[in-house]
Parts: sequence; C-alpha cells; structure tokens
Amino acid sequence: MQWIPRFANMMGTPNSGNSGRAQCLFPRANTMGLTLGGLPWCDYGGERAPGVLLFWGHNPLASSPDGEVGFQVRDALQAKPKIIVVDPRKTWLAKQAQVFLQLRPGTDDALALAMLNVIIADGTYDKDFIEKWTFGFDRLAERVRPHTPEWAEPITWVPAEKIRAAARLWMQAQPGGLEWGVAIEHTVNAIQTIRAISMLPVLAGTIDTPGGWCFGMHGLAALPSLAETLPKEIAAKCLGAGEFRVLAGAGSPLPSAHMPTVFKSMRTGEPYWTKGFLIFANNALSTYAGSRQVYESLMKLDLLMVADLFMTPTAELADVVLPAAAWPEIDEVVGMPYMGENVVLAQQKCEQVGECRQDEVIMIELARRQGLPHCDEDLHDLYDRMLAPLGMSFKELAAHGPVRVPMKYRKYEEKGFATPTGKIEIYSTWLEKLGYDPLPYYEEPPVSPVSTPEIAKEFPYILNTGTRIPVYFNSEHRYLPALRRGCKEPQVEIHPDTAKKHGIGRGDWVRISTPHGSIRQRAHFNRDIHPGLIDCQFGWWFPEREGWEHGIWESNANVLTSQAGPYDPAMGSYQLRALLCRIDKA
Ligand SMILES: Nc1nc2c(c(=O)[nH]1)N[C@H]1C(S)=C(S)[C@@H](COP(=O)(O)OP(=O)(O)OC[C@H]3O[C@@H](n4cnc5c(=O)[nH]c(N)nc54)[C@H](O)[C@@H]3O)O[C@H]1N2
Ligand SMILES: Nc1nc2c(c(=O)[nH]1)N[C@H]1C(S)=C(S)[C@@H](COP(=O)(O)OP(=O)(O)OC[C@H]3O[C@@H](n4cnc5c(=O)[nH]c(N)nc54)[C@H](O)[C@@H]3O)O[C@H]1N2
Ligand SMILES: [Mo]
Repeated sequence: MQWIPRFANMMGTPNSGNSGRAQCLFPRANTMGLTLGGLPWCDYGGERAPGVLLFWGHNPLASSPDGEVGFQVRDALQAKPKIIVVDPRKTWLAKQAQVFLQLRPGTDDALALAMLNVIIADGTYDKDFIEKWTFGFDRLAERVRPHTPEWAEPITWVPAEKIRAAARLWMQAQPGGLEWGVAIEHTVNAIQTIRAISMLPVLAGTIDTPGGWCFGMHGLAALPSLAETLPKEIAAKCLGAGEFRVLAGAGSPLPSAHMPTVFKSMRTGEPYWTKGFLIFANNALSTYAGSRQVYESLMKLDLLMVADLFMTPTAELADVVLPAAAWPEIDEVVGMPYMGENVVLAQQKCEQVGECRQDEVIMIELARRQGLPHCDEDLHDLYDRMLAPLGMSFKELAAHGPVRVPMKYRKYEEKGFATPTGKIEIYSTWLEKLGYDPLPYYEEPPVSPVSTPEIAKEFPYILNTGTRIPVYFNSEHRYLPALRRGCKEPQVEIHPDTAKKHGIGRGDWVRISTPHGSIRQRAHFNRDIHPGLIDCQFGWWFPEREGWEHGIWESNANVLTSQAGPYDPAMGSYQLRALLCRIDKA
C-alpha cells in the first residue's frame, strides 16, 4: 500500500489509489487522525482485559486478516467480557451477545447518535476526562438532544429500550474496546458515522487506558512517500482531491486520488485524459463498484498493465501482464506504521519461478529503465529504515522473531492528542476548516424505502454485498481447489420466508436485480437474517471458464452497484451496502 503512492510520485503522476482506499480502513484511519490524532485498537493482551467489546458492522472471527485480530478476539472472549453486537445479521458473535442490535442496514449513524443521547442524558460520561481532554462536548450534547432512542427506533428498526440497554451496558462494563468494520465505510455517510460511533469510547474516557481503546506503539516508520518530489502544479491535478479533501488531504496517512473520478477521466477526458493505468494486485473488474463502468474505462486506455499472481479477468484485458512473486517468495516488511503495533516480516522461503518478480522490484525496475530519480534504491536498505524505531535491522529482526513493542498507556498525558487543539476533537475544527460539518449527523442512505419509495416499490428488499466468508479473500482463491470445496458457487443469503414468497427453494439459482444490473447466485437459507434483507457474496468469477471474461458478468456483485455517486462529501466513498434490490427464481 505504501509502495504504490511512492511509485506514483516517482513517476510524476498525482493519481494513485485502490478499490479500498475510500471504502476500507482509511475512512476510519483518516477520520480518527482528524479527531483523535491516530487510529486506536482494542487493548488485547494488555494489563487488563476489556470488560466489554462492542462489535459494530464487523465480524472479525470470519474476516480476521484485515487487522490480524481474529485470534486476539477469540482469546479475549475467554475472559467473558460483555458483548454488544450491531449487525443486520445474527452472527455467531451476536448469539453470544448480552445486547444484539439488529439494525436496518445503513442506519448506523442514527443508532450511534441515539446511544450518545442516552449516555449524555444519563450523565454517566467521564466528566473529568471530557473537561480536560476533549474539545466541543457541549455542542455534541446539543446536536444529539433530539436524537432520542424513540426518534431512532422507526429509522433503525431497533426497539428504543434495546438502544438504551446497549448504551448503559457499554458505560457500566468499561473499560471497553470498539471493534468496528468495513460495513460502516461502504456508505455515503461514512465519515460522520465513524465520528458518531467513535464518540462512545471517548465519552467512556477509556481512550489509551488498560483494557480500553488504545493507540499503537508504532514500531514501524513510514516508507518515505516522495510526495515532496512531485511538482506542485502536477500535485494540484490529483483527480477528486479538490472535492474529497479528507481522502486526498494533508491529514491522511496515505492520500489518494478519487478512483471513480479517475475512471471517468479514462472514459470522458474530463477534466483531462487518463491514458495509462498500471495495476498492482487489484482485480478492478470485480472489486470496484460498477463493473460495466470499469470495463468501459479500461477499454479506452492506450496502456493497461497488470501485475498479478493469476490471470484474472482484469489481467486478461491488459496490454502487458507482469507476473508478481507471491509472499513466500519474497522478503518484505509488512505493517501499518500509522495504526497497529505489530510488525510482521515476510522472509523468502521459496524460489521465485519463471519470470516472476516482487512488486517492489517491478516498480524499481520500471523507474530505473525510465531513468527516474530514486530508482537506485536497495530494498533491504529501505526495510532497515522502516525498522529503525525498533532499533533492529531486517536481518536482526528475522533472527530474533516476533516483536511486540512494550505498551505505554495514556501517551496523551505527555504530548496531548495530535489534533489542532491538542485535545480529542468532538467538535472537529479540522473538518470545519475543510468546509465539512464539524459534528456528526444522520443521513438516510441514498436509495432506501424512506429516501426513494418509488424505487423501493420495484426493488423492495435491502441489499448488502460482500459480507466476508472464511474461504475466500475478496475476488481471490476461487482457483484453489481446496478452498473452492468450501464454497463451490456464489451464494446469496435469504430468509426462508422471503424465499418462499418468490417460490425459491434452498439451493435454487436466484436472480438478484438492482436499477444497475442483475446477476445470479444460489439461495442459501438463513433464519438469522432480517426477512427484508438480501445479502449476496462479492468477488465472484469462474477461473475454470473459457474466454477472457471467466464469467465476470454472471455473479459479480459489482454488476449491481454503481460508481456514479453520490459519494461521502469528505472521503468520496460510494454505496456498497444498504442498496435496494428485487429477487426472482432464475
Ligand atoms: N476470509 C476473509 N477475510 C477477509 C476478507 C475476505 O474476503 N475473506 N476481506 C478482507 C477485507 S478487504 C476487509 S475490508 C475485511 C472486512 O471485514 P469486516 O469488517 O468484518 O466486514 P464484513 O464481513 O464485510 O461485514 C461485517 C458485518 O457487517 C454486517 N453489516 C452489513 N451491513 C451492515 C450495516 O449497514 N450496518 C452494520 N452495523 N453492519 C452491517 C454484516 O452482516 C457482517 O456480519 O475483511 C478482510 N478479511
Ligand atoms: N460489492 C463490493 N465491492 C467491494 C467490497 C464489498 O464488500 N462489496 N469490498 C471492498 C474492499 S473493503 C476492498 S479492500 C476491495 C478489495 O479489492 P482488491 O484489492 O481488488 O481485492 P482482491 O480480490 O483481494 O484482489 C487482489 C488481486 O491481487 C492479486 N494478488 C495477491 N497477492 C498479490 C501480490 O503479492 N502481488 C500482486 N501483484 N498481486 C497479488 C490477487 O490475485 C487478486 O487478483 O474491494 C472492495 N469492493
Ligand atoms: Mo477491505
């Protein structure tokens, strides 16, 4: 992730990004950077076990790899913390929970505001901490005053009493950790939803305390991005940067172009033509919203290069395919210097086969052959620089084994919070300066039974795409027979009563349609899903099929989505959850 913007800066283009940057982790990272001066994690294995864990739109027991937290969560459950789950599906974790809030998808902002209302009305928040270490509490109190649980009930489908119970349990059982996931970032009100939810640990006052919600120890230095080498007039041409100022802005750990704006520039030449596209490790036809829009965009290019491990449909379209080396074949420093605290090394254990090269080496070689500056770097020198905060070289760390940087709590007491006021910005002066609402608010999803009742007549079900399953990683692994056995064909989760209404039996092919397109997946019955909700898998293509398309149009969830907007005003995120659909027997 750090190499891509570095390589772009080296090449002299302001436009780099990926299908997750505005949809995955960075909405949380950037927003918490603005609000708290960093992105906290739950304090597992610390001085004290969390008394309560709040799982919000996140199912780490299935999706573990994102933050390496699956096993930590499993272990933390041994200490029997109280559990609160916010999810439209009754997951395994939800079944263990003291309070399960089965909300209408896409109404997380309303639910969070109502929980804040309860805590502030009860007066149970940590008054000393709020007084000393936060900015703008009174204005938040004023903002959430009308947002009572009774106000939220018809919006969220969650009974007011359950909202009260969740808010009270959260406060009573502190210290607590917030485990939040990607579901809240797949909406156009991502930033404000994230801000609202993050206020729950802030009001509890357990930020950076044992068993609470803590900042990492940052054992890793950032790979220098070379952003300063990009001429100012070029940097100013970054697509979407003017509009989505938290995505591309100075406060974000990895500033990014707005990818839908980049694809549009490929198709239309507005505001200028993007003529070449270099892809490393991304299956664009499958994982960006609006697969047809992506296809049209890629077909207009003069040059498409794809570096991948497999011949994906996206790679099939490329003028040049560069075979990448896989993780057992390379040395690499893996970690998120801005966020977590674990430092992971990949150490080469297999021989590189055929023409494959490590991605970083491909980038360095491309730079070298163009005679670009900074192209004579040695990979291991760079790794050593990244590891400098640990006081170890790559070699030394490899010999030593895993390292956990010793935890220090309440780091803010020394240096304050890394925000403009030095405090937690409940009221964000930074967002205000950028021209956005400094306080969280509720916004109905762009299509919903409430905001577009006329569309809901034809498309009566709420559609979620992409809930993670253990056997696949996004669009990967359908080509691995051992994993394919775990889920042979695409599956859509439906409540059996809903299926019955449409004459759909268990395992039947179901046609799922939205205003943007339709696909088919097999009916998978689940009584634990709300009957008004349809939940389809994403990432499907069929490597075994003949032809370049490998069935990319048949069952791919992003045929159902669109990248045309609306977008989160600050982050540029588009809607991948809380859509509307219709189902028929196929
Ligand atoms: N095995 C495996 N692991 C993975 C991945 C994979 O594909 N497979 N993908 C990786 C990636 S890129 C990511 S980003 C992470 C994501 O991992 P998670 O953050 O755990 O995200 P999801 O599994 O997509 O969704 C989590 C839960 O959110 C619920 N949900 C859906 N809509 C809403 C909503 O509107 N509100 C709320 N509150 N909940 C909702 C879903 O029902 C689901 O139970 O996983 C990573 N890990
Ligand atoms: N509808 C819908 N769309 C979504 C989501 C959703 O939930 N629903 N989730 C979104 C999210 S959170 C994310 S993060 C994105 C993910 O989007 P992508 O990043 O496109 O996800 P992957 O399918 O994991 O694709 C990675 C590609 O990299 C290749 N690869 C793996 N390892 C290497 C390597 O070391 N080097 C190289 N060069 N290639 C490698 C794989 O073979 C694969 O083709 O999708 C987003 N799109
Ligand atoms: Mo992601």
